[in-house]
Amino acid sequence: MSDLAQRDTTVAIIGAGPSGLTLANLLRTAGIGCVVLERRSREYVEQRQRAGVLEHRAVRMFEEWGLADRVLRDSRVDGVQEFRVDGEPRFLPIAELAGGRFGRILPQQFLVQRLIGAFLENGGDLRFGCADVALDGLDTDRPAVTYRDGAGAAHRIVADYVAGCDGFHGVSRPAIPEDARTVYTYDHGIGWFTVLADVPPPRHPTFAVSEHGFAAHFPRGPRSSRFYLQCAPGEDLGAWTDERIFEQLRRRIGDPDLPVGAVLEKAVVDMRSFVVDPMSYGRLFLVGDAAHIITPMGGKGMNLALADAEVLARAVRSAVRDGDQRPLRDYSRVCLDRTWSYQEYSRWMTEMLHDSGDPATSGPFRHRIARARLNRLFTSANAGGLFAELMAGEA
Ligand code: RFL
Repeated sequence: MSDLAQRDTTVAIIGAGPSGLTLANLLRTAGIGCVVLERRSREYVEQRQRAGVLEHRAVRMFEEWGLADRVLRDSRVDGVQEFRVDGEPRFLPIAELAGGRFGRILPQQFLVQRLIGAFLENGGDLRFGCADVALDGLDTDRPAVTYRDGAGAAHRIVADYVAGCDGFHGVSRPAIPEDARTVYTYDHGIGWFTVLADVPPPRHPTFAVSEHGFAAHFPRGPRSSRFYLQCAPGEDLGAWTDERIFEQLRRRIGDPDLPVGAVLEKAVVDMRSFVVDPMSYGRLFLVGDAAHIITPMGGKGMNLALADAEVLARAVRSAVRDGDQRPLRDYSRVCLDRTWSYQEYSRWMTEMLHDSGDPATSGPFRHRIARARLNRLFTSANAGGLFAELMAGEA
């Protein structure tokens, strides 16, 4: 058992994104103390729109931890993935091919809002507007996190463990000495122009492949859609007027009647991958984007973050409740196994769906290989099944 009297809390969690909030809720459910320190305001994190699909594993997790009613309410179920190939629709019944497993559509900001609500209602300690967060003593048995609150007052929290859930640009990962971590990065050489718009969601999440380039159309709430359009890495946003966005979407999706709607947000995302190994150092555990980022292709970034959070919550519970430190020692290996599997899935899809587009971009050989791979999803139950299994996420 940990010597709580000497400490302020069991787990100091840095960051109130999907990973930090999930970890906080699971620990709270397990009766383990934690404090969450977030740099931004509550309003800011509750409005941040990013991911939108919860895989089957995440749904199972919220059900098992008794949070499903609160978190998953009204989330749309979608068991079908549409591929629009040269304007022709083809459907992959993901739930059927994956043995009844399927995800839910739940925009990330709703997930975050609900996790904040559940944690606070349960008496959780969540502090917004924390500036200058810094970590120390990570390789001792009294790690601490310091910060300044909104009024400028300095605070220090001593914990048993520190969870770095502060995303890719956070302070946790750099707190690990450089010689104690190996970093893997990969630039996929592709840009995605991403648009959030007031356009009715598609019937099914749709990937569109054609000589005009890749595009995707995903639901984001009852009236909004997120679109992705393949573009050059680092492409100038100014080159994309609203008129060009919808002209390109109609052409690439092969739907001349796609409605035009207000563009709420646009950005260029360079497709890149990043993994740090190990995901822990002393009593610090990195969770989610702090440890790895993955291209948006395949929709696994948020899901990896939630999976890490559950592995860590279980491991801390074993350490605190049973004095068993092994799951904490295994944390990094367990999470990295899943991370690399999903990186492979995301890379596989990226190649298949981009090389299938304009042969002038991919070259005629890679173009035909990619088309064969795509076609096989519909002609081979095994190929379709593997794709569906990875898309739905593990059991
Ligand atoms: P987050 O969400 O970045 O949260 C980190 C939190 O830490 C705070 N923070 C700090 N707090 C205190 N002190 C500091 N020094 C701090 N520095 C940072 C931040 O304010 C923030 O609140 O990381 P987390 O929790 O690991 O969650 C990861 C997910 O957000 C991310 O993987 C996904 O959004 C990725 N992603 C997608 N994932 C999917 O599963 N499916 C998708 O369809 C999907 N689409 C996307 C995406 C990411 C996108 N962006 C960011 C390029 C679409 C987009 C456009």
